[in-house]
Amino acid sequence: MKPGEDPVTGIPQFGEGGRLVEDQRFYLEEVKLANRNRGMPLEGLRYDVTPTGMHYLLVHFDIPALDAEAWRLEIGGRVARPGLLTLADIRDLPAVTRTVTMECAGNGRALLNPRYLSQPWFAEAIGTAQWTGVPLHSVLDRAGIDDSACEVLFTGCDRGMQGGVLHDYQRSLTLTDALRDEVLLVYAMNGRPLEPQHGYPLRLLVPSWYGMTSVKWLARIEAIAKPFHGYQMDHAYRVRQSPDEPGDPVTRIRVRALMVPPGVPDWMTRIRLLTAGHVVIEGRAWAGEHRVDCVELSTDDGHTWERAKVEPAPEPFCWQSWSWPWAAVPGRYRLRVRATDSAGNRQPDESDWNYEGMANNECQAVEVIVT
Ligand SMILES: Nc1nc2c(c(=O)[nH]1)N[C@H]1C(S)=C(S)[C@@H](COP(=O)(O)O)O[C@H]1N2
Ligand SMILES: [Mo]
Repeated sequence: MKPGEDPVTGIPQFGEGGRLVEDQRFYLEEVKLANRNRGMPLEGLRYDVTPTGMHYLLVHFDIPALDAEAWRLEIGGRVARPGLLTLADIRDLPAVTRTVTMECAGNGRALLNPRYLSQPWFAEAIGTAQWTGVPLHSVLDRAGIDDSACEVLFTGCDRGMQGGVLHDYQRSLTLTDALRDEVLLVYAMNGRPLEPQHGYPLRLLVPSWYGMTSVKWLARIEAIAKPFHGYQMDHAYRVRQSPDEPGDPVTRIRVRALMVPPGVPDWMTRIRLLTAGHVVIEGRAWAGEHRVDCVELSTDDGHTWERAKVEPAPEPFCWQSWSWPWAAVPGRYRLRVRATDSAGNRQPDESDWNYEGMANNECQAVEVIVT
């Protein structure tokens, strides 16, 4: 048996103990994943709220086709009143809408060398949506959480094999994190019922955390007495140098700024073509649980930096607009942008490499030719 092969089925398991790639070319498996899991084209940074069809997408297994009439949400585990909720039961609770920026923890992975064979994101695994639903605590409070509970476990209706382990998609949160006011069970995105690929009929939304925590297609919510050790907690989403070490769990979104690529693109290389003169370089920046304090631009590949104007966040957990006026003179440039958050964290010029390519928030570079 070759390493990285499932002993029962013989299916090669890229992932844990799987494959690191040093090649600049992409594998068939990566291209297929990229075709399923779209990114937000970066010109989408122009919208305050990302149109639903432009929001990034990440689906590990298959998109379940669920019938909302037949669907039930099971509430169980260490609760006084376990039970089944219909979508109507959830819609009957007082609704809230929040505009939240969500990002995949693998965003930036494809910039690493060597890179982990997985969804090959560059910088486009991002989107901001208006999510409508009910605070998770309102559902948990009604169920009556037992004192013995320490975590809340969320199970999706999707199932598949990853790293040789066949499992339902599951993630947990500590009780403290689960009860935070901003954590929602959402049934609508941008004013319409969730689309199938975004978790219809109901998903979890955990603002400020990387996307893997916001479990889609919820089937079950359980209060549990011991920390959960499923695949998506202990084997995936770890910051580590090798698959042999446990590493640290991936949690909150790190600070990042992205610019709308200026000018017009060359179709294949995406190099930008710009006419000399005054241009406004603009984009968005976000920082998970923090605010963005400062955004800086460089036209000389990070040797010197100038400060952009940053707008306040319209809401907590929502990206902020920034802009920077540039008197562009003819030449070839590598524009870079970086942000610093209110806790003093600044994006690195180059990534801090880790095995799974998690949370790589190295600053964006855009090639521009000014004529
Ligand atoms: N049930 C389930 N929930 C899931 C996933 C999944 O594959 N299955 N993917 C997660 C990941 S890794 C991310 S980044 C977000 C993506 O949400 P979106 O596709 O709505 O943008 O959903 C998360 N929730
Ligand atoms: Mo993700």
